[in-house]
Amino acid sequence: MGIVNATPDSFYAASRAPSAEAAVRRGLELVEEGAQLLDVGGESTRPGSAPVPAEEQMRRVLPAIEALAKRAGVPVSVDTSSAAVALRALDCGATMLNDVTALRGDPGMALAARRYPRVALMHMRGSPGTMQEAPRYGDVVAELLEFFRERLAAFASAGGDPGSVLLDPGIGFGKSTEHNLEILRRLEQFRSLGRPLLLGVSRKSFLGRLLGGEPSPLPPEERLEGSLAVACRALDAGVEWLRVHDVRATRRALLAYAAVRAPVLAAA
Ligand code: HH2
Repeated sequence: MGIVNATPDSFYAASRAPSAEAAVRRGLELVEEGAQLLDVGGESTRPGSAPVPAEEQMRRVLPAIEALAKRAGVPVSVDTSSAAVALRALDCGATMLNDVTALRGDPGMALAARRYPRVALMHMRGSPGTMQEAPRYGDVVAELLEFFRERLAAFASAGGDPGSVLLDPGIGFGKSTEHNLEILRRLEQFRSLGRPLLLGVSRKSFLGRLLGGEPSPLPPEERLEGSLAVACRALDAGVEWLRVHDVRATRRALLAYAAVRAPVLAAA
């Protein structure tokens, strides 16, 4: 899944496409690099960010979604927590909804989500504005599993099809470095939910802290290698979808990793 940030302020500056033309160009480039799905968002959800009004999100994403749905040759997803944006994106050709609030951010979202063939539900503790203020869990994986069971049941009772859902543990959304690492070490446990998994680790700040340490974590520009290593770990755990900024590099890393891993699997 290639990331198209139709925003002026996403945390990775090189991913920002501040006009519809730039977003379409970026999306087509990512498909050229091998993306099988494009995720178009008009609201940064980086730690400390403020919500973007629905009208502004629509202005940013709808022209890009419409053009990419016609020209990209791959499905287009909309990254939003707003039901109004989700409904308009559907009319523009989006076939997947990616909601970082897992349908909790807008009371109209479950109804909008019902109309999508695919819906990604992500775990987030709190909201982007405050989520990184000392997040605490008992057993982080157990709490996420419980959250996903509840969200799947809530979607079903709102008339949604749990069979359309992908689940995403939400790396970096209300989690410390240690929480993120614990989730990544135990990814296999999410298989018990019986749904495809989506994972976004691309250039996220825990990689900067892990590789640069405090007080000088590596900036997003220097987090590619860490992202690729974790992508390989995700492949091992059978994660179906990776949400990435660097499609070509990720694809090459995964192809090489899968090639050397295959004989091990065959022997097992
Ligand atoms: N991460 C970001 C945004 N949306 N959606 C899902 N399902 N999973 C994620 O991990 C995820 C997401 C943050 O990355 P990015 O879009 O590059 O940054 P920003 O929110 O600053 O635009």
